[in-house]
Amino acid sequence: MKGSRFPHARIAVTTLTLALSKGRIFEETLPLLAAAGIVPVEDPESSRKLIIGTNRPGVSVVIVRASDVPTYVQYGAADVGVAGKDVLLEHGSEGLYQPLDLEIGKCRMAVATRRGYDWAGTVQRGARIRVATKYVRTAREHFAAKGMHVDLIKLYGSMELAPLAGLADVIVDLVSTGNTLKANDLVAVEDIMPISSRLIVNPAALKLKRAEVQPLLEAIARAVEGRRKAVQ
Ligand code: PRT
Ligand code: MG
Repeated sequence: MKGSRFPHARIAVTTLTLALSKGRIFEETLPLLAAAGIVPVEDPESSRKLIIGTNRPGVSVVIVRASDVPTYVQYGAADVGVAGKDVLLEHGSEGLYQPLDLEIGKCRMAVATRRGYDWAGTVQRGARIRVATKYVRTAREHFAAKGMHVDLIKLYGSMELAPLAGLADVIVDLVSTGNTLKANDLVAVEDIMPISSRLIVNPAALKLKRAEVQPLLEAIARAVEGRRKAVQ
């Protein structure tokens, strides 16, 4: 390590793997990682590589599907990851330590229908409805808490199409600007919960790699706090 340009070069002996998904999570996580002194050396949008190195020896990023991030961290294939609360609710939090709300990837989980659909009347009549969603577990719990009878239809994407094509009466999906709903003549009729992305950590890594993981968590927490203060 003598003469190393990297102050944390001892990390070279312990490897640290971060699991991120491409797109908004990667983009919004970058400044938080930078605050912790970690800068990926490649952009996953332009690189086909699934394992990306960083400026820090021994620290790498694995690029996985958003819904696969908890799985990688749970099994210890990644030590740390960033996942939406939507994804974590579906996956379950077993085997995952969730120390921080990163306050990124903000949106809300909502129930949406075709414009003009009599949602209030449907709820009042206690009619059985068909719900299409990627978020089956969250949707089931939401409607069960309301005492509504629903048939859940699992989809993997483009939920907005389901009410238009006659596959379902309503959808449960994420909404941020509302533009997608609007473009498809749908309206949000109920908010289920606010969503943001969380830092998740493998509990064994937290113990065994504490010297690397703890400073990372602290630096990211400070960055989140700093950003919150800046926008206030
Ligand atoms: O795309 P892929 O199938 O691989 O996975 P993914 O769609 O789960 O991943 P990605 O990268 O699209 O989203 C990652 C995470 O970003 C999600 O798990 C959420 O926690 C968070 N996030 C924040 C969102 C949104 N905002 C969001 N608006 N994820 C998806 N959307 C979609 C939404 O499903 C809808 O189709 O954007 C559309 C609505 O956006 P507006 O702005 O038109 O309302
Ligand atoms: Mg997507």
